[in-house]
Amino acid sequence: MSDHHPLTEAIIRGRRKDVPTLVSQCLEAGESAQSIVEHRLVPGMAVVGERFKKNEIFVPEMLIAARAMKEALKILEPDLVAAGVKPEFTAVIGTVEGDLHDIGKNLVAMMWKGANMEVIDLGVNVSPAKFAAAVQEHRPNLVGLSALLTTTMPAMRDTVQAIRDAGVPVKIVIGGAPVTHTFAEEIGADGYAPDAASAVDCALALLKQGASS
Ligand code: B1M
Repeated sequence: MSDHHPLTEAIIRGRRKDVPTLVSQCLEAGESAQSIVEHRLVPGMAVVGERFKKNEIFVPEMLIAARAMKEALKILEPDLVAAGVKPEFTAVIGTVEGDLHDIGKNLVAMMWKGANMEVIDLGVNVSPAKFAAAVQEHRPNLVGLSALLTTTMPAMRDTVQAIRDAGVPVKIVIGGAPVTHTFAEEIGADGYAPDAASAVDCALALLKQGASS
């Protein structure tokens, strides 16, 4: 018998079809969408990552777990995104070049929408030039960069540089499992957030700073 919550277990096993019922059960039991993400879904992906590291599972299993997680997030998105009237700020977000991981980035995008921002999501594997072009086109207040691979962290550095070279005054927040506060400082990003909830606090603090300076 597994010690995991049934929803966590469904994520680990990639049982996408079971996900809607299990998510509904959690909501009916009074759990908030954010708590479901933090306590049921993210721990499932952590187990998947550990098993992958130990060669107990391989990329196809990781992929089906990710699909199950996305199914859950699709259901929870309306609850995670509060109905803001007119967005106060605009943000551009994406996963950097060479990196295809998008679950964390999608969560941050949802949370930023929930904090009343208009979010332009460039997707995954976004080149520095594409980020720079998007910044020039949309003139956002904020840019979010996500990277999940140590091998794509250099692309983050190149992207920060390309955005700065574009000459648009914008705050840059970075995040993702291998990224640290020190790395953010090293590459000249304005902020680092370890998770999606802190990405909201970090963004709002930077934007308020920007507004008063
Ligand atoms: Co990949 N993968 N993967 N993978 N994968 C990891 C990241 C890994 C840690 C697994 C492991 O070895 N334990 C490892 C990276 C090792 C490293 O570089 N240090 C790894 C590897 C090696 C790979 C491949 C190279 C495998 C291969 O092909 N041999 C390959 C690379 C492909 C590529 O990108 N070019 C690969 C592929 C894949 C899949 C496609 C199969 C799939 C991704 C599907 C998808 O995203 N659509 C996948 C998955 C699912 C994972 C794990 C298991 C889960 C990632 C995830 O979604 N976590 C992951 C192991 C792990 O993380 N435990 C792993 C849940 C998500 C909510 O967390 O994304 O960390 P996370 O986001 C968090 C924070 O990081 C933060 O907030 C989020 C929520 O709180 N955050 C930000 C993220 N972005 C932020 C931005 C911010 C602020 C905060 O501001 C803008």
